[in-house]
Amino acid sequence: MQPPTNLISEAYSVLDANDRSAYTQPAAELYPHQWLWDSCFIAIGLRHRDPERAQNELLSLLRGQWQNGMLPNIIFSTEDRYERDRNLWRSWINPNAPSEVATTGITQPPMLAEAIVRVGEKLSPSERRAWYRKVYPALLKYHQWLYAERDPHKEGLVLQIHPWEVGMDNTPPWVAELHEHQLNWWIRATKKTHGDKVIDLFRRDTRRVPTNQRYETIEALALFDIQRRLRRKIYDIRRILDHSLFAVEDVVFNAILIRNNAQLKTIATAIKEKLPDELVASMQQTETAFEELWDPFSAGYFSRDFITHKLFKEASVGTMLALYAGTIPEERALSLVHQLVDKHSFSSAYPVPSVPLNSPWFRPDNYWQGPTWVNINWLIIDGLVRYGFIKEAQSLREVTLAMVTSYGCSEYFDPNDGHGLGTPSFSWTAALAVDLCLNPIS
Ligand code: 2M8
Repeated sequence: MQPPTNLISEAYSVLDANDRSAYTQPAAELYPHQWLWDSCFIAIGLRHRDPERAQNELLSLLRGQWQNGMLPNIIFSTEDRYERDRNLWRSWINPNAPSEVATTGITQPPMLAEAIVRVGEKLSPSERRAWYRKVYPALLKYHQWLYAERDPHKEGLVLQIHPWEVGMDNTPPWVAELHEHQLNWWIRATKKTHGDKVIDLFRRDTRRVPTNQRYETIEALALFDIQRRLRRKIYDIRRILDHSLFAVEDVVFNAILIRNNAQLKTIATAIKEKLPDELVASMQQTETAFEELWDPFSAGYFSRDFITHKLFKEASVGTMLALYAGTIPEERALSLVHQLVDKHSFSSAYPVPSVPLNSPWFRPDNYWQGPTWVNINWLIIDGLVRYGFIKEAQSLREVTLAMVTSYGCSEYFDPNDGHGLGTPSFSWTAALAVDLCLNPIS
């Protein structure tokens, strides 16, 4: 397939329009702040045209790093009109938060090491070493924080305390859990009295994106309620876990951690730094513990409850991210690939749907409950290539590029007919389309 040059120039104009000089916003209006994994994907695309801007995109994430090592999922814009967003989180109530910028008190999938390495590939060997040296201390501190705070029982898997930490906000396994255990009495009352219809009128997101393409108001209320409870505990993980709030060892987050641990090792080796023994042991343990998320009956990987270890068996594309981890046994990888090419499961006309077609949760237009996302496809393609499933990787790359070429740089896409959904001119779609275009698989 010829690289569609129009697509590349369209994608770059999206990234330029979303450029806020210190960082690239995911999309105008709907997402005006800097998001952690968005900036990682954005840098992976930007590196092809402007490695310096790609480096700055990642360095600007470090402005938000907390003293304990946490990288927040959002660094808020300093514009006056976003005071409400900053105040909702009030990161400054925690002594670890940075004083110069306002952030959230939670993180997002740890894609930073991957992005650092990908940007490094575009630099000369000496520039690359200098680049790695510059970011290594902060990156190391982040991975150490993940284990110190998020693996309190030393089980090898790190836990998440809010669906926003996983970045797939209304994915069925989390939403099912939310409905089962996390709806407060007042949210239930709102649901019963149809008060959600009134609240709909005040939602900022549904003023920009059709309501059916975003999460339900009841779910939005539950997400904000968890956020409020985390704030009450001043984002202190010991206080949060003492009160047994929502804690999940998420399959997507941990798969991404495994691969990014490997990329952290790549960086350390290149600059002759020795990773601390304790961290190396934890990294190894994650690879082993990840296999506990495998369910032999449904032949898939699932998130689990941090306390009870019960697997959340609602099917989602999360299971495919195990390919990106790159450490699962070959026969399990093969069985995931069978589902990937199964017409009743993940093989829609424009794959990969975020929920399989045969799931009762599947809704082709609803956010993380069916639509196809380009970042997820990018991660799956990368995993397929490393496992040697070249034909499958090539075909997924082609259909992804065809979809973005026909329907633009939308936030997500209908997996049946490919049309764009969510906000238009979405940065990671643009950036990763560029990367897929310029990286043919051979
Ligand atoms: C979405 O998440 C934000 C909250 O963080 C939202 O729903 O408003 C998710 O798709 C997430 O993965 C993404 O990083 C963020 C910005 O693009 O938007």
